[in-house]
Amino acid sequence: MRKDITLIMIKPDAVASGYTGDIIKRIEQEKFVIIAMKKMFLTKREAEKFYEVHKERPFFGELTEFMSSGPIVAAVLQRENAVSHWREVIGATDPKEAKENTIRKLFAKSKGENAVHGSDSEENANLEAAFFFSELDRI
Ligand code: 3AN
Repeated sequence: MRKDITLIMIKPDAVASGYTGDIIKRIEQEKFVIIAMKKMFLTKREAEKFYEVHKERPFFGELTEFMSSGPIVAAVLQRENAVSHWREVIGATDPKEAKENTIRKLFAKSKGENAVHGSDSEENANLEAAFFFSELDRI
C-alpha cells in the first residue's frame, strides 16, 4: 500500500500550553510514522513565506504574527491517506465547529490559535515538508 506524507505543526499556543506530549502521543496512536521532527522558532519572514498562499486574506498579519510568537514543532508524518487522516484527527479550523475528541476540540483556543497545522493536499504536503526538512533529514 502507498504511504503518503503530511506536514504538521504544533503551533505556538499548544507548545506554550504544554500539549506537545499529548499531541505526539495522539500522532502515534493514529499509527503515523514520524519521519522527521524538530522544535524551532519561526521568524515573521519565515512564517510569511510558509503562509504565502494566504497573503491576501484579512487574517494574514495576525496569522504570521502568531506563528512567530513562540516555538513550534514541525514534523513530517507518514501513513496511508496521511493528509486526509490527519485533517480528520485535527478537526475543523474553528475549534467551536470541531468534532469531539479532535485535537482542535481538545486543545485549540480559537480559529487563529488552533493548536495544529496540517497540509491540505498531497502536493502541498511535499512542498511544506521541503520547506522545513532537507531530503537528508527525511531518510
Ligand atoms: P486549516 O489550517 O484548517 O487548513 P485554513 O487553510 O483556512 O485552515 O487557514 C490557515 C490558517 O489560518 C489556519 N490554521 C488558522 O490558524 C488561520 N486562520 C484561518 N482563519 C482565520 C481567521 N478568521 N482568523 C485568524 N486566523 C485564521
